[in-house]
Amino acid sequence: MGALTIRNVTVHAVDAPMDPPLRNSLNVITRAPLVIAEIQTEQGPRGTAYAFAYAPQALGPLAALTRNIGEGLVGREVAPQGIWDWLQNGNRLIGAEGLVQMAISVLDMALWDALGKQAGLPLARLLGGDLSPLPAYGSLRGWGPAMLAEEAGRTVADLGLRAVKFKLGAARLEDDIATIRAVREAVGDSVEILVDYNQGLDRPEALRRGLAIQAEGVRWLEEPLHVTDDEGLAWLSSQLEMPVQGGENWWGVTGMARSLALRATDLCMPDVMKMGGVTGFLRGMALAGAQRVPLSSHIFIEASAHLLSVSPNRHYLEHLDIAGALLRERLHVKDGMALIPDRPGLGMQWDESALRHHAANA
Ligand code: SMN
Ligand code: MG
Repeated sequence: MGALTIRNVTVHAVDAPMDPPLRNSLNVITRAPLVIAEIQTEQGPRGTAYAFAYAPQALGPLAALTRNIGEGLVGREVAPQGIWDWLQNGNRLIGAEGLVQMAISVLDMALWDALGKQAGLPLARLLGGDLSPLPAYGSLRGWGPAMLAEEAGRTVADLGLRAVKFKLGAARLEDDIATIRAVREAVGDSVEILVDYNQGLDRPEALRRGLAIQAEGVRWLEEPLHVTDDEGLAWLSSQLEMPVQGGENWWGVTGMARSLALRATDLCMPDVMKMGGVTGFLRGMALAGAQRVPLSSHIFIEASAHLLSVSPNRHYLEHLDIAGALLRERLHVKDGMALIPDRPGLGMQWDESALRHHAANA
């Protein structure tokens, strides 16, 4: 196959409803502001991908950064590994973190998508993997015992899941325990329960809650402490039998390497948008592989499915579908397994009328 040359990069912003909303102890996320990058090549193949701006106020700035960084790619060969190093180095003074890293990531994912389209291969195959189904867990959106028990029971039954995750962090530990017990009652003993504190505890409280919830048979404790408190996380994990999970807020391979070196987590779940796209995720995956740290993914189900297919120590795909309403076909989960689509590249087909309907001015 010949080289592809980048002809232009276009960026769209969409602001679709988050349906149903994502709830946690602090807030309710009701919108899914996404930035979609499209790379057109001189030779024909196009690549696209999306980034999740998280909050409406970040949508315009993320779209603008993606557009500005994308302009610098025009005329270059579609060679994401080299472009990645060039962009990481080129943004060293700003820091390849935050919105800058998110913009780099969405462009990187779109470049890989274009390569897959050119080759006529799903990204998993392009990377040397296959399309074997991947174990998935259901990432629930609700909050509190009644809502989560209903959602857990329904999701497990519909998708045949063998694990579910939900948010904790009520004011009182007793209420967190009540939530775990309500979900357990709804899903039975054979489904793994995973919980997520989204960095909400301090060290003494993390130990107190950790000890109590590990007695409930919880299989991972996600982000109990602030992402920067690697020492605290390492200490906590030494006090608990239940594995500590984390990684969705690591910025790039550097952030991941620092946390792994300090043994801040027993399990990891890097986020393809914060790691620097497919290229950054692949490099992080090699680190986790070398250290035998089981690796799961964080949201971005379409790109993550391909990446997990080539992970040496794959654990779970997090099934939390953010962009599905904008796609002609969602990633399918059947009998608890995510099915990697047999379509070139990332395999996402945008629903053009949904994109138009939710287009945002950014
Ligand atoms: C999460 C964070 C941000 C967006 C969606 C979900 C959550 C998770 O921490 O682990 O799914
Ligand atoms: Mg989380």
